[in-house]
Amino acid sequence: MAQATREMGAGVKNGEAPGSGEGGDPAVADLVQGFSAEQLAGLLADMLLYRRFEEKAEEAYAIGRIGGFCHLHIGQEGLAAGGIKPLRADDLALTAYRDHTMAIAKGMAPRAAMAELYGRVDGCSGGRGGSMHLFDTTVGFYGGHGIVGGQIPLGAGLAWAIRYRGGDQICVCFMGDAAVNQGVFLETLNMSAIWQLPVIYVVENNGYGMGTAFSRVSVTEMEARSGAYGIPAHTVDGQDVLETYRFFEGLAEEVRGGAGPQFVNAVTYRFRGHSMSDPVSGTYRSKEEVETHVRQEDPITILRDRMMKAGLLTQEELEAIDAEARAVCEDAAEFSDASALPDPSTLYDHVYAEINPNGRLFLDGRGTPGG
Ligand SMILES: Cc1ncc(C[n+]2csc(CCOP(=O)(O)OP(=O)(O)O)c2C)c(N)n1
Repeated sequence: MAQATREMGAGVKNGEAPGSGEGGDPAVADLVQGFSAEQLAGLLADMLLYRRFEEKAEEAYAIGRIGGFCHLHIGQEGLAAGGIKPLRADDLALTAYRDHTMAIAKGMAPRAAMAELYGRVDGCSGGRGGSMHLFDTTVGFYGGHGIVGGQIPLGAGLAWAIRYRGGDQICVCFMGDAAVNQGVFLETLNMSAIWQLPVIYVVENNGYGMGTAFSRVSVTEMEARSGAYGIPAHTVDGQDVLETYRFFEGLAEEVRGGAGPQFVNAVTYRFRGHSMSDPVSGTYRSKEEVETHVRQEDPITILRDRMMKAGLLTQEELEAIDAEARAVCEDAAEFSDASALPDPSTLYDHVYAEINPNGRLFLDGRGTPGG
């Protein structure tokens, strides 16, 4: 599907494509139509930042600065940029444990994200959550969840809270393909449909759950998963950030306007191993398969090439954007190195909820839905 969309686009007839720079290829100009040069450069910069952040995390992990679990999103950045950037700042998003780029896309500072990976006090969760539990309600990012499918009912809960408080935000809840076989997925879709909640469930369909190909253990017609609940299903090419961005921009407004819950099958591919403890391909997929995807379906390369062919990006501009991304990530790593470890005397802080003066739990007033 991914490939078909890109080929179709490249064959589009020549036209007066706005945004095409001098000397640009008109067929490619059609593919960037609707985006200003600034928007395109912004999306490229976003994805390069995510890529460099994760490469830095990978490096820090290898030298023991980061411990515990660490799952990289490399290869799937088109979904962080295309799925989250079209949202409003006060919309809510949450995902599973492959969460670094998602948190940054929603507005978390790279320093706060990296310091959390390092387990330091300046991390977004005070160093207590680590890689899988990035969380910052002030930017509308509700985790970072290590239990497969654990975030799915929370997504419905957030959407319900939006409705209850009379807000017009939406909630976007990401998950991996293997999560759709968790029982909680079915219950949540059912309730979301009954209550017509303002929520979009997005499967980042990278074809694998750890070392198991999804096709070995399940039917692969992902769109059928939501049909039983009357929830509309959509498929999008997650490697094409522009298609993804346009798609989510439109769908978010439909849901905001009362269209009810939606289900999105976002086709993508994971370029690294399941986590830092795995080799890139392992025994469950061939080196050739991985290399082919990396060569043909890198979301950054696809956008870069289109912009260059459309005459909207020079090699020098690309290098400048990349240098900036690298500098931000270098700074985040240095900041994290200098940040302190949590004091052992605070070990039991935040274990139990505190009762507010009004006698109710949980309501801390910091960016909670509708607040
Ligand atoms: C309830 C539960 N069962 C098993 C695990 C172990 N586990 C961690 S990741 C994973 C695979 C999930 O794959 P998928 O949802 O497709 O996400 P991806 O890793 O591809 O992003 C499993 C089984 C877990 N964390 N939680």
